Amino acid sequence: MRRNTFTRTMVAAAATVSMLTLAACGGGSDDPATTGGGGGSSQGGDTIKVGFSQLGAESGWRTANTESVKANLTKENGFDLTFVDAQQKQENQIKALRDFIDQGVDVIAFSPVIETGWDEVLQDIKDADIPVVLVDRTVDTTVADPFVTWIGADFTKEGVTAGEWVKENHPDAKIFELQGTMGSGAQTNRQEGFRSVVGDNVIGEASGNFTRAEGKAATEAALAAYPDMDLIFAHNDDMGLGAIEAIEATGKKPGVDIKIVTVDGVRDGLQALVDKKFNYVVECNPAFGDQLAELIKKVAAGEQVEKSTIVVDEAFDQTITQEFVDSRTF
Ligand code: GYE
Repeated sequence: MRRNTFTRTMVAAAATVSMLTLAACGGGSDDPATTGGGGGSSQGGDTIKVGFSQLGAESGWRTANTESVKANLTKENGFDLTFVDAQQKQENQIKALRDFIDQGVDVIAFSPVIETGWDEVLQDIKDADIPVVLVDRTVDTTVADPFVTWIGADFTKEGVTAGEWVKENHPDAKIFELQGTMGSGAQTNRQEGFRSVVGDNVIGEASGNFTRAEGKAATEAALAAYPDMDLIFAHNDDMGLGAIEAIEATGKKPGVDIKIVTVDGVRDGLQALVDKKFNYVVECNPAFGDQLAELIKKVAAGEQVEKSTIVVDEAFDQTITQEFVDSRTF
C-alpha cells in the first residue's frame, strides 16, 4: 500500500512563495462556534459556498489564523462560509467534513489536527466531487490526489532554523523538547528539522499539545525529571509561555538559567522575547487568509493552481524592540 507522504515531499515540491499581506488580518469574530451562512445552496450569482473545518482554538496562532480566515472569506468577498471549530478532536473534524458533503458546499477547506486517519472521509469527499484545499497542517493518506492544493508553513525548516540558532549560540545545551500535538504535521516536522541539527543535545521530550496549560504541566514534570536541562525548545509560543510560569515557580530565571526557543511569533511570544524570558522565536505566520481566499476562488472556478503555497516566515532574537511588538497584527 503506497501512502501519500505529502509531508515529507512537500518541501522539495515546487512551491509558490508569496509574501503575506499583514494588513488583511484583523476583524472577524473569534467565537469558536459555527458561524457563517451554512445550510441552503448558493443561489445563482458567484457566491462560493465554503465549509472550513478549523482544528481548534488551542493557541494564539490558531486564534489569529481563524480571524484571518474569517476576515477574508466574507460575503463582501463573494463567500458563503460555514466555519466549524473541532476543539482539537479528530472525530469532530470528520463529522464537520461529512456535514459539508451533505450541504453540498463548493469547496472544503480544512486544517487537520493530526496527519493520519482521514482516508475514509477524504475518499467520500472525492466521491462527492468536492475539491479540498488543505490549510496549515498536512495529511498522510492512501487516497490518491486527496487535495487540490495546500497552503501553510514549512515546519521542517522552522525546526532547522531553531536548531541552527541553538547550535550557534548554545552548542552544549541540554535540551528538553516541548512538543506539539503528537502526530500533527507541525509536531513531526518541527521535531525532525530541529533534531537534524541538534538532536544529540536533546535529553528529554514531552508533548504539551500546543496549549499553555499543558506546556506548563509538561515543564513542571521535566524540571523534576531533568534537573540539568538548560534549554527548552517549545514547538509553539503558548507552550513556551506555560514553561515560563513553571520555571519561575521554582525560582529559576527563564531566558537565563533555562533558555527558551519557540515557534510562532505571536504578540505574547514576542513580548516574552522583549522581556528577555524567551531567547529566540522562529515565526510561523498565521495571517494568510487573503492568500487562502484567492486560492479558493481559483479552485472553485476550476483554474489551475500550484500544488503548494508556502507562507514566508522570519525569525527573531532579543534585539527586537517594544515598538515592533506593539505593531504586530497577530
Ligand atoms: O504553530 C501552533 C498551533 O499548525 C502551525 O498549531 C500550526 C501550529 C502552531 O497550535 O501554535
